[in-house]
Amino acid sequence: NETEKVNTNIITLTRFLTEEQTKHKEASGDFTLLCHALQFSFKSIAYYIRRATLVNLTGLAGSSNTTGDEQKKLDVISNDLFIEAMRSSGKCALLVSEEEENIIFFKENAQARYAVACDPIDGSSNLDAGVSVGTIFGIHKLADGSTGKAEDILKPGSELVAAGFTMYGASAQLVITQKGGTVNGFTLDNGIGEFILTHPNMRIPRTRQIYSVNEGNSLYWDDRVKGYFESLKQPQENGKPYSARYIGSMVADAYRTLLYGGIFAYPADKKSPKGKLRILYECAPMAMVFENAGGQAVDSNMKRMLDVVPEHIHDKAGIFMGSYDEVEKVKAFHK
Ligand code: AHM
Ligand code: MG
Repeated sequence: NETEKVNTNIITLTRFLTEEQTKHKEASGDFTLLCHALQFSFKSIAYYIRRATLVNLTGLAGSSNTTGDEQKKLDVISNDLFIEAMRSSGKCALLVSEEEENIIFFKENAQARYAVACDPIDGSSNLDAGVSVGTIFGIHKLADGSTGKAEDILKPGSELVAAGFTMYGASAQLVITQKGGTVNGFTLDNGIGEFILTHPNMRIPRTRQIYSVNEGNSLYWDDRVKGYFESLKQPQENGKPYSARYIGSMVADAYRTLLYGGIFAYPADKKSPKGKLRILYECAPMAMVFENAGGQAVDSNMKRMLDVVPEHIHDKAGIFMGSYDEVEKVKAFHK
């Protein structure tokens, strides 16, 4: 007659954030409140994605986003949810979203000290097939005295105070890291509606023979990129070539890479000379997560991704990120 063992000492994201806040005596609690608003938007988006197939929310909403991609209803909903969460938090002065052409300034949040960049639903081409998508976010602090201007967000990733993403897969997985801190992963328990700390202090394996890239673009790659990926298909020290894994949802490909190790890349190429992924809300937040987990992230010039400064809010970069030693191999091919 076994009684179910229930762990009554679970660490929720709310508890985690509160405990983190008490570690910083000077903390005002604003960052914690901002994170609560973020967490609410992730829970809502997770809910709507799950509901989408049931109530037939998917399909074209009849508008396209700033980059001309087809925009699905869920993109619109998630974007609106995210914007409202940031506005109502009172702690966000300005917001950059992949779905918005211009910076949104929340004039009503006059005391707010944070600037946020987000991709509300990354990998949306996968939505109709029920394949994992994700929300990516990066948080900057306003310069002293600033009430919010473009320069407060057009900063290199090295200045991010926090960044992370939520992947909406079999369960929703939230990964968050703060400047100079560890990387922590939380799983949404749908029963109690809380993100639970399930992956404390995530560390990416130092090496792993897995690569993740849209190889259909190899026609457009330069010789160094071609040479690098070709080398992975040759027998390695263990006699075996690398395995390929590509979902086409960066958050999902990156999350797997973070857990298992290996490399994810979306290189700049002849078709997209500046790469495809956006610096502010795709590349930089991911680079911060990977570095803080012991990995690396560089652009197509082999420059540290966190040092890349965008000129415009939607600027793109090529990216290679993953296990420390795997990124070293990419660099070696570019010397
Ligand atoms: P999106 O923000 O419009 O969804 O585009 C970004 C996505 C990434 O999730 C993914 O890595 C990439 O586009 C896939 O692109 P491709 O289909 O060219 O391989
Ligand atoms: Mg995207």
